[in-house]
Amino acid sequence: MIRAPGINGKKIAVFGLGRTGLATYHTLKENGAIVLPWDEAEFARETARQNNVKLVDITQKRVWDDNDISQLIVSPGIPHLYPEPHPTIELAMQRGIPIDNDVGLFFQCMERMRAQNSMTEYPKVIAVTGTNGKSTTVTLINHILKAHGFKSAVAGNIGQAVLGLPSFSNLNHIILEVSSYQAEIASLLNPEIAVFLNLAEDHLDRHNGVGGYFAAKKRLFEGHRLEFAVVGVDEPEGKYLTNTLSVRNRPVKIAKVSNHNQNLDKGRVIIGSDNKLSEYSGSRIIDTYTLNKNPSLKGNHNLQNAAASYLVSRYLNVPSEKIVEYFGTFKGLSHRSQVVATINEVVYINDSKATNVNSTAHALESHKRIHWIAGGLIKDGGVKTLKKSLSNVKEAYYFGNAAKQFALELGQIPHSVYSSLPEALKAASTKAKPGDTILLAPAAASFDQYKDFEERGMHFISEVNHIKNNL
Ligand code: UMA
Ligand code: ADP
Repeated sequence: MIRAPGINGKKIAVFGLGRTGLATYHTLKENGAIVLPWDEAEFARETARQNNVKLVDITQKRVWDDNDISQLIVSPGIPHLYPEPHPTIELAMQRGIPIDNDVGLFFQCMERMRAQNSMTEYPKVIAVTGTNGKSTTVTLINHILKAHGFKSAVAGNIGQAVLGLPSFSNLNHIILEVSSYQAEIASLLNPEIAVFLNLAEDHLDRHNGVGGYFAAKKRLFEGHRLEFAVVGVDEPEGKYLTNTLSVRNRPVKIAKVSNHNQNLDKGRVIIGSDNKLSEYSGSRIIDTYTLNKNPSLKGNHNLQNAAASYLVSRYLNVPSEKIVEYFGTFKGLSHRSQVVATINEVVYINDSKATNVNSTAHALESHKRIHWIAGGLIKDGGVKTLKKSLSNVKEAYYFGNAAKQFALELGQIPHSVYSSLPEALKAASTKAKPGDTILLAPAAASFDQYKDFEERGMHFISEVNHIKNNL
């Protein structure tokens, strides 16, 4: 059980009963709170009932009038402010009831445990944010720390709600993936180490634009426990963040990560490019590490993740040569640059998690002679900016809801339009020649035809296997 001091006897509403809500519900219950849990989807309510959850419909105004609710804990998928506040969140706001989420509750619990001297040692929290690369980076850090004998666990946006971890007391480190949705609302973000990888357009509707999106992410660096900050400086936002951190009242060590050999003449910098990490101190190069050709770390974008993981692991005293050795045994995650098969000398790659333009651009720059499969539910801003990343694409195959918009915005390369992913894949596999790559990197969300990016990736894999088995 996870100890959560200070909530015994309190009435707390929990809205949303997916991974976050169920873990929050059980933690609150086990620590003596009176919980009012609800989800608007019947499917989620049924799952909750099967988990012995007694539901209360907090979307009803009278529930708020009749109960002295002290707090509302919301799931990240429920809009808090933008595009407009969910009506149930408004019910709480009108009554001045504080709104928080599982991540805020987690950090509050850690502080209260410290105040009560509940544990002899506390796990260090490494919080990772950025538009792309979060899951890869938290997994890579965890891989290195575990390989080196530490007890660590990943949690957060990667799919394991932090309050669902079995216990904190036996861990040296918690590596927390924090999405902008989670960062925006958490009442407290207080990691010892914070990582900001990069910033590109995504989720803009939920943050009222890119300014709100960045404001949410930089909250990771505002807590008083921050000792070490790792910041990707390839966008102006990262540069600005390091500047503001350097004048903080409480000193914090800062290290920068970049993919370009730009004019970064101050402090500690790691440049990741061409399968190498080069460590600079000021303008002086102090070390260079060549990575083994691990397909799970292919491409400059993955060198950004490797550089950030290197810096965090070094800070935790893992020797450099060990980190490089552990890079070699990293297996990578499914649906991110995942090599699925090689059929007739054509490589099939599943990058279903490339749901935005920036991650897709990196995928298109990491391979040659590409037959590119893309499409789905297009995001704000469209896909026009991919025009400058198409030089490695031989032909494109657009499918799904936005196929025609892809064709309109990126019509300068040979392309065709399909209604479904299997049709697009079939066409690509017919055209591809030995030495070519067939790449699923959709540049769009999956929700027009799939539950999530994982279901879309699994469908791609099963269709590739179908092609392989029918040769
Ligand atoms: N719900 C309502 N009313 C609403 C909206 C949602 O009742 O208006 C209910 C839904 O019916 C659902 C529940 O809220 O049953 C949970 O919603 P949720 O979408 O927040 O789902 P969780 O299962 O709790 O998953 C969340 C994160 N989901 C989102 O941020 C959308 C998961 O990130 C995360 O892994 C998990 O918490 C554990 O921390 C997923 C994600 O897509 C992977 N994240 C986005 C991304 O990576 O781009 C930010
Ligand atoms: P996140 O958890 O931030 O969504 P993932 O590690 O799951 O990140 O990767 C999401 C997508 O972004 C994948 O398509 C992956 O290939 C790509 N990607 C991974 N790291 C980076 C990076 N540092 N910059 C840009 N794209 C990246």
